[in-house]
Amino acid sequence: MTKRKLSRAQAARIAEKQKSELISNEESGDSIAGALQSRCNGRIISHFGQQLDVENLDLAAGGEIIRCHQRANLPALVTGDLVVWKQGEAETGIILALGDRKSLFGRLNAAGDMKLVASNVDIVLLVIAPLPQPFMNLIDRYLVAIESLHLQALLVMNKLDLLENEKAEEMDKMLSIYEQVGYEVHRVCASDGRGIESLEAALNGKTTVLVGQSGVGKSALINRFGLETIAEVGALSTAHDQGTHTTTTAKLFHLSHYDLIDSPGIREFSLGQVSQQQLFDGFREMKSLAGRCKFRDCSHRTEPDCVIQQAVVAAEIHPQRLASYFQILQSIESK
Ligand SMILES: Nc1nc2c(ncn2[C@@H]2O[C@H](COP(=O)(O)OP(=O)(O)OP(=O)(O)O)[C@@H](O)[C@H]2O)c(=O)[nH]1
Ligand SMILES: [Mg+2]
Ligand SMILES: [Zn+2]
Repeated sequence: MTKRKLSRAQAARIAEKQKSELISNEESGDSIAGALQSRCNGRIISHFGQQLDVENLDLAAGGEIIRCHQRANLPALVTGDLVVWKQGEAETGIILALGDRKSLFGRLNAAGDMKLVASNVDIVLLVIAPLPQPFMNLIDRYLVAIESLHLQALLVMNKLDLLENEKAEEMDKMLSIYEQVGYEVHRVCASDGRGIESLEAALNGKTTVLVGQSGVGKSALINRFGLETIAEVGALSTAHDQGTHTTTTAKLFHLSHYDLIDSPGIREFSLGQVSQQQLFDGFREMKSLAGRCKFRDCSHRTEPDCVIQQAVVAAEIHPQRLASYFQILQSIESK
């Protein structure tokens, strides 16, 4: 089935019909949303263009995966979504409704459209590595997005085996900036397993999406956690030591005590709808000083008695973090 374009009246009629279908068997007094949530019988594991893989949540089905289409009037669905589905013709199913999303992680693509990555996650695990070279501004953008969604951020330096001498010092300096701000930082190695156990302890009972540049080893880490090859891993390009965009679609994996969502690596991370206030609050060390500058509308650039500038002088805010803040501010102002 290809996605049909529906007129507004058709879409409204279908939505009304679905709603009555959904509540018809519920006990009276249940809210429609509550009824819908309790009827969710599937979770989206992955998607491929118009088709989605849905895990049958009926316990008796033993984790069966059904290839599904979605009804045309539903919004774009994403890995992690809870849905109501039913068996269609032949082997495929039809997704009828989308359950509530506890959280929705996404970013803007180059064209400025929101690109959804995963929903219903508790933790965003931001993977970096000595190679490909990490960028603080990229990390900071991710952190602002994570803070604005009130999700937990874990910063993970993978490929410990590639860290030596000068590189190790440079990376340690960068990581310590985030540790000082209060982020949990893990140093691990997907190749030899170092640091994996303590990272696993932080993931227990949670759903975690792995994000970061292409080639940092998100999929390799998932294989290390799973003790087998469940996600495809691709070599870095020999010319530029960059990732080769091996993972092309977000995919959910069940591990013994937690769920992981692998996601395609990115080159740039553009924030979606983030207000200036959310941006400021996305820098924890600045948020803790909110409202204490002399001028209420202080831009924290050249005003007198600016506590942010004072904190930079006192080494409580790293100048590179403040530079990141201004850079992101400029990018959201010019949207
Ligand atoms: N030396 C070393 N190489 C690693 C480690 N982890 C991953 N790699 C290598 O890094 C390359 C990229 O790994 P992937 O797991 O495909 O990276 P990814 O982040 O999933 O990349 P995309 O799917 O493109 O986003 C592969 O050649 C891996 O073998 C590590 O701990 N040490
Ligand atoms: Mg990958
Ligand atoms: Zn100020």
